Amino acid sequence: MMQARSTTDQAPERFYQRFGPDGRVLNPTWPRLTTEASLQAFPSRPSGRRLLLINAPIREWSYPNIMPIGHGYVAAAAIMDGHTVRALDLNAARRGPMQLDAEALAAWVERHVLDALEEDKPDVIGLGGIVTQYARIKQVARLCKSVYPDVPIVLGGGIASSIPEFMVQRLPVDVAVQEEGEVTFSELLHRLEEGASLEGLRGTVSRRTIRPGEWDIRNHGLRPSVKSRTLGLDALPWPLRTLWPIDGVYKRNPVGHLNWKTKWIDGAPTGPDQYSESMIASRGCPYAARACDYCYAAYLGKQYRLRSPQDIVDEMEFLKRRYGLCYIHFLDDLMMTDFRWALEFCAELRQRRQRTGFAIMWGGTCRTNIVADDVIRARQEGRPHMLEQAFEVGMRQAGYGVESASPTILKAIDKSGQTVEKMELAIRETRRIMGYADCSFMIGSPSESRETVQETVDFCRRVGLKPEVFFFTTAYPATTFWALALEKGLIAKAVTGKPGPADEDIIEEYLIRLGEQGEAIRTNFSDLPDEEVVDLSWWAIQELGAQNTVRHPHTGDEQVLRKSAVRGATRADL
Ligand code: B12
Repeated sequence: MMQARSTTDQAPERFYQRFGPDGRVLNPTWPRLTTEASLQAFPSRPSGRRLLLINAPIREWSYPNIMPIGHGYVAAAAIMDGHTVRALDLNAARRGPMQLDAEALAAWVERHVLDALEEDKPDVIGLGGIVTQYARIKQVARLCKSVYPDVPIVLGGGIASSIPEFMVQRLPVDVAVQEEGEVTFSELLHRLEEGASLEGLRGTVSRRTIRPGEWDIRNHGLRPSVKSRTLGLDALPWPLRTLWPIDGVYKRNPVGHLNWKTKWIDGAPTGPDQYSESMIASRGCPYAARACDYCYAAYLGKQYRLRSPQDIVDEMEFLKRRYGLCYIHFLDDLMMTDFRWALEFCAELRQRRQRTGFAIMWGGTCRTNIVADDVIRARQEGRPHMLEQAFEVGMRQAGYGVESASPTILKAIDKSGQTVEKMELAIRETRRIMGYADCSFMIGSPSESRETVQETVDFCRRVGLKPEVFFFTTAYPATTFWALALEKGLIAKAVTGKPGPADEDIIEEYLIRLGEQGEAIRTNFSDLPDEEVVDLSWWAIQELGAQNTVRHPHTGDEQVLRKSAVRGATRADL
């Protein structure tokens, strides 16, 4: 079995060997893959694996605007270990909104996957995405197994981490990588290359063949998360964006601040040379220990960890120079969390502007209580608060998952720390500084009523807020609401129309029917009839002029979960 090497100045042979058993990097100065120029330090090895990463389509009605950054990270780790990596990005390959019906979309996917398999002849296949891509990922995995039954398929992303045993049981995949994948995937590829057993491989759930055609599921436990800043995250590579069509597709299709107006129509480009790209500054959520009941904030690990502002600004500066960007969107669950870190980040951007002239617009997620607390703190300390400082160094979009302005609902969804008073202060300040606050709400949570929706509408009117979107509260695996939905029989109700217990077949059918949480009610946790929840959400959207008017059921629309139209998959495909 391969031993971890000591902190000599020579980097160990494999990326995962750079990290101790506690997720701390053994020597933060070892060179890593960042810019394209740094690629030459990591030549491929003859015995390296030939890895094909496949990104399934998502949100097919919109221009693809976010590269699969998770794939980019694990690809970079694989390249650092001397493997060769090809990327088949079906989401980018569609270039724009797709008008194909179910059958045609399935055929389109099949053609692209079979062509890539033929051309690349991979000896490892990597799939990854979010749980709403279940139907499509299943189709892709089946196609891969139909061509190369012995080539191992590794599943990663939120879909893998949420219910890994179920995924390895139901999907034709061999290994599920849980949570952040860079270190785990590096060790997994080493074992696959050596033909070694996967026993004890932390961060994975795998199939163990007992005899031909018969296998059981082995959960090897979670891997400790990579530590914060120079202790860990700063030693990770930057996503290997060169394998994805950033120049041709992703930078051209707006995200965040740039698609505030078109996001829920089709996300079309808003103007020439308005180039944008996405990145992340943190992993996890500081509230993950007591996560909001609807949110799967632990998909990258439970602990909240941040990169160093210097490392983030280095990546921002490189991206602006390389792709001619005017805007960078942070995909963090919660970016502006630790006010000290936020002020340090703003200081780093100020110093970088003085030193190199670097400046760019950017946007990211905030939390109303954290922003409000710093507004009050800054007044006492006589300094500009974190959003004022952030705006001064380019922040133009602040995203808030507000969810509701009813104290009853905020309690019912466990949105701890967020009070109506702090919401009002944070949103008023955000609108004063940035002109708007990008807020999303949800309807259909436990205790929802006409009165609680009225409270939200009254609040938005009072603070002059035009919500981005009203979603329907939806149960996703690995969230508190998933357990509640199972308990209340809502998963079965979403599939059969009748509340009841949900076995694996029903759960799979529920996952296959997932999609936009604003397009259909799937798990109505309130005592209101579904139709009334639709009425209320439509009334709120109309009253407040929310953005998501196109993809939202109207009053009187029949509430039917689109069975056969789901993601183009035919019955045979699933
Ligand atoms: C980008 C994003 C999207 C993009 C998807 C883009 C894409 N490329 O596919 C868009 C905007 C389309 C989207 C839509 C939705 N999203 Co979204 N989205 C995100 C977001 C913001 C960032 C995800 C990301 O890139 N993370 C950063 C990277 C580094 O993490 P990662 O991809 O998971 O990769 C790491 C590991 O998972 C692993 N890994 C990943 N892939 C692979 C592959 C292999 C082979 C291996 C080994 C490892 C591996 O290693 C990577 C590095 O550590 C997250 C989180 C958030 N802030 O809200 C939500 C999030 C993923 N989305 C979520 C949801 C609910 C939705 C929607 C349903 C919401 C809605 N509007 O209805 C829709 C679904 C739309 C649909 N039609 O299906 C939930 C998912 C819940 C769940 N249980 O999975 C999240 C987690 C938000 C939350 N906290 O609840 N989303």
